Amino acid sequence: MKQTWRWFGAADAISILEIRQAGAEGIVSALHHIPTGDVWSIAEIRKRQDEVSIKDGQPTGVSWDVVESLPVSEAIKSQSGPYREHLDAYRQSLKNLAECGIHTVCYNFMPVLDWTRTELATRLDHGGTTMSFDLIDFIGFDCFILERVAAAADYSDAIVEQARERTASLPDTGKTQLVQNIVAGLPGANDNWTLGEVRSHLAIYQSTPADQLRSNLVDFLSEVVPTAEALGLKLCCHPDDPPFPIMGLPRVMSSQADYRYVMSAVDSEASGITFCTGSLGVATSFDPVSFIKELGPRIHFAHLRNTKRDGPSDGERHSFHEAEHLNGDTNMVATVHALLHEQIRRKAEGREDCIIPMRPDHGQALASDLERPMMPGYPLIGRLRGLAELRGVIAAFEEVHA
Ligand code: DNO
Repeated sequence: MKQTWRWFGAADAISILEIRQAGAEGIVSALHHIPTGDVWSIAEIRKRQDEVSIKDGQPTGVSWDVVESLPVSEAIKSQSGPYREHLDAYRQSLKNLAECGIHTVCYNFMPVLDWTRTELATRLDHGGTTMSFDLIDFIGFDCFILERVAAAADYSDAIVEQARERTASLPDTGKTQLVQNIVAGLPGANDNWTLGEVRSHLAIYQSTPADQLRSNLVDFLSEVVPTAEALGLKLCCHPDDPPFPIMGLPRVMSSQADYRYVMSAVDSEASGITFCTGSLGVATSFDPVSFIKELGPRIHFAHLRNTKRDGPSDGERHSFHEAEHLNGDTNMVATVHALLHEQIRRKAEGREDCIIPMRPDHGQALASDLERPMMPGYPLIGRLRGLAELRGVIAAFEEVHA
């Protein structure tokens, strides 16, 4: 696997040289400053490539390998407003990326909100911090702060009651913090919504059943995959995070069955998967090895991260925190083994893409991470630890297979 690292550009407090010291071999990045729906120009792409590859006139030794993400606009997801214009812009951005030599493009199809957490710095026993999703806090936000109409009907009465008590006991500062954590837009998220904007965006999807959103996703792919095929690009869809419906919004990429459906509806290698174990692994039904056995040929990018379900659940909705990379509900060693096996299978098949790019994804904030600015989830030491542990597992398997 190619060991990559997400870098947010000049706004990122971590430098490319620190990333090299962490042992990363490639960079994952995006042009977050370009509004969703606009074209990524060749000039802007080249500028980021230079920021990645050259420092003080010297080569850094890494290049921009994977785009995460080329965001899909709400207009495209909901097939409204400037839908057609945004599709044209998306295709043009793909052309420009290919022109600049970047061939792997991640995106997601979560309406309104990208990844969602209720707490960005939950204290761990050893003093470090991690991000977490507390279902009671989230339901409290949904029912009693956002006051979404009929929200309570989505949950069991008992848990809504607990959420009512929890929210009532929160001081105003606690409520503001919770809103901030949930809707203010985490790094890499599509947009920065205010509470009012969230309400109006939710309204757009009020009468959109999951089947409709799924068919909009298939339509989007039918529009852009021929372009990607012609350019030799690989698109890869990131799963819903967390992998269950939130705020009454439909979610359609939460499980192996969801991926099976979309991968067969648009059956092209150019339409693939970002295999994010941290997102999919929150579901009790997630089986990484079975997923890779069935859909491995379509995995173009892997996020190797672990989570642990740790609090109250309500049906398939769970509380969880981001665990150490080798120590959560997902068997990471078995996952890495299955991915390495997929690479060997590709090699035997003569495929050119037999090295899958992966990144350690998020990390816990550890040691000096706690003393320097960082994007939530994207500290230096915590990710360095995660990457080092994953690298150890990979090296061990490679030794045995050799
Ligand atoms: C969080 C990320 C997501 C991801 C997008 C992909 O850290 O994994 O923001 O980049 O969902 O489109």
